[in-house]
Amino acid sequence: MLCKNWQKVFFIFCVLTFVSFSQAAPCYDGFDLKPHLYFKDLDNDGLYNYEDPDIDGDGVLNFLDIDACNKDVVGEDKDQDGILDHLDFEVFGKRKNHITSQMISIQKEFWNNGIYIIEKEKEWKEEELQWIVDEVLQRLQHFNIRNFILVKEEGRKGQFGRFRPQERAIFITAHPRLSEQNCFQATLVHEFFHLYSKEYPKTYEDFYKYVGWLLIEKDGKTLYQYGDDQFSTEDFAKKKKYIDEKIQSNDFPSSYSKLGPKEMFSEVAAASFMLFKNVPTDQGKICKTYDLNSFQSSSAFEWFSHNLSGI
Ligand SMILES: [Ca+2]
Ligand SMILES: [Ca+2]
Ligand SMILES: [Ca+2]
Ligand SMILES: [Ca+2]
Repeated sequence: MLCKNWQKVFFIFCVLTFVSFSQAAPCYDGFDLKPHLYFKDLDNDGLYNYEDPDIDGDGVLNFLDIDACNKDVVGEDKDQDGILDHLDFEVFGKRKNHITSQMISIQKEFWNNGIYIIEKEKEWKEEELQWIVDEVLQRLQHFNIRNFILVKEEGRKGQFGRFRPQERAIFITAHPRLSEQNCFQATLVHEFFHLYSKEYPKTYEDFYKYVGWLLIEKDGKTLYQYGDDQFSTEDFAKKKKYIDEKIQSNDFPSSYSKLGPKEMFSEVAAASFMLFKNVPTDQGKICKTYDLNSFQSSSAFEWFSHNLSGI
């Protein structure tokens, strides 16, 4: 009889475990939210899941949350260092092979200031974290932006980085050119200033108006005017070469910066950062991209020096 009861208890236990496991099933495929969840609002905060950095409303950002769609599950922090253990570089002395003691202390130092350095798809290298700490994060901290994630990924062909506002996540790719310190740091600054422009839209607007962009609404679409020329978002994607030749001003430190005010703001930030840290300007294009020599006398750099000199 007892044995029979135990079988019953075991059966119920199995069912409950299965149910709770099913509920805990991640709502992401890799870095992407499963499409059928886009237009739902799990935590009823008025933001659709696809635009909500904390889908289940448990206070933990989606990429940090071990289950981003279950408010009762965030992951454990057994060693109580403030870093959820599934993302912690070290838990009770245990660490992954490539993690060094320097990397552990870097992760800790920034985590508690709301800058979350995590690994998902690719591993960070110690030197990369050192480049971030030595020259970038200290400067970026002046801008008082908290709660964002730094994550490394494989990246699509040719891509250096990207920013996903809905996750508050800056991605840095494993592109070989980022083994150069300047390219790596410029990429991080570029992506950070996409986040900055979201947090401080007025400053961003002041910038693009100052350098000469106009945003025009036409037939429900935004058109971007520079000089006498108007460009659409599609033009930026399809007519890069044409636009590169059309726009001629030393306010644009790179070809990429001509692809609209958002990219310009981020590229000007990256180029200004390199000038502030005294990268030589007479050695050709930095990262095969930035013409610092002509940019250093531009009014865009002057604006940045005056308004965002903290970088
Ligand atoms: Ca929501
Ligand atoms: Ca969450
Ligand atoms: Ca959760
Ligand atoms: Ca921990």
